[in-house]
Amino acid sequence: MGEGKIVAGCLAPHPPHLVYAENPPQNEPVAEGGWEQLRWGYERLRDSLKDIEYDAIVLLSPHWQTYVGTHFLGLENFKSLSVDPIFPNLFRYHYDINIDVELSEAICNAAAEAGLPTKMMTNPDFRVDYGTITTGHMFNPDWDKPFVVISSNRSTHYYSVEVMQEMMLELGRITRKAILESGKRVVVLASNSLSHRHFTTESDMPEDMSKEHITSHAMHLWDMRMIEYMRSGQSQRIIDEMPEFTEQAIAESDGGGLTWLLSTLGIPQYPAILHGYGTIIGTGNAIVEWPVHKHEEASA
Ligand code: 2X7
Ligand code: FE2
Repeated sequence: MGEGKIVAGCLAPHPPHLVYAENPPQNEPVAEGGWEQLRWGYERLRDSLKDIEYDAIVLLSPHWQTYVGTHFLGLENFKSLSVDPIFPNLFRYHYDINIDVELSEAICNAAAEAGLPTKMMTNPDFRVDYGTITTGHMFNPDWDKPFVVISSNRSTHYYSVEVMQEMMLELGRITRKAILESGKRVVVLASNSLSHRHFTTESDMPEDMSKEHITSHAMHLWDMRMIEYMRSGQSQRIIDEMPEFTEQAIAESDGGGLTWLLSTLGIPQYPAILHGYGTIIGTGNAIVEWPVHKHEEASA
């Protein structure tokens, strides 16, 4: 078919606190606000893309963890209650998510042909992870676009960051090719935090922003370094420093999403737009857009 296009790629983190603080009707707990810097960041991201037409959202979540290969949601619709196992006090969300099964199968089959172990998830009772749901909600609260949801093959933990990178660079190249061949216009999202050192206790009122800060100066320095590479178009340096970053910042890039995103975007050399940065229970989170729609050559 051909003529497909990636219109934007985004780093779109998923701490459930963001949905909790927004108080949407789908979520049971009720909050008094909080984490506004990041929620305003998501507003800016949504605003930046509001005039861009696209058919589907392709997302990789580090909380759908599969140890044998990469899995893809494979039914037209999944509907259930998603509960964060660590923060059930913040996130009990009634979701209803539509899947672009055709595009999911195209990426899954292309990955299998390239030798990557893959599987389509076709169990109707499967519960979609909270990372997918939180990023999905914050990126598009109307839920009016179908998704391709890709699992995180835990190769960092099974093998090493280097093995993870090889696999995610390959999966990214395959994802890109399959999208361009699909004839569809697509947004790609990596759903992960940057530095990921949590506080080990929660304050009495989770949304008490007087208690919120980064866990250490070292984590802050790593986050700023990665954001500076993004803002100055140095994606290759992010890939090159991924092993040190992932290990020293205990970064959620261990799930492969950031490497996969940069590879899907063709290792972009143009500046990304930082829409927001903030900490959540001590972890570092950046909302970043690679505005491919402004760089037509990306679809060539
Ligand atoms: O999944 C998360 C996360 N990545 C960061 C902070 C807090 C909760 O959940
Ligand atoms: Fe997470």
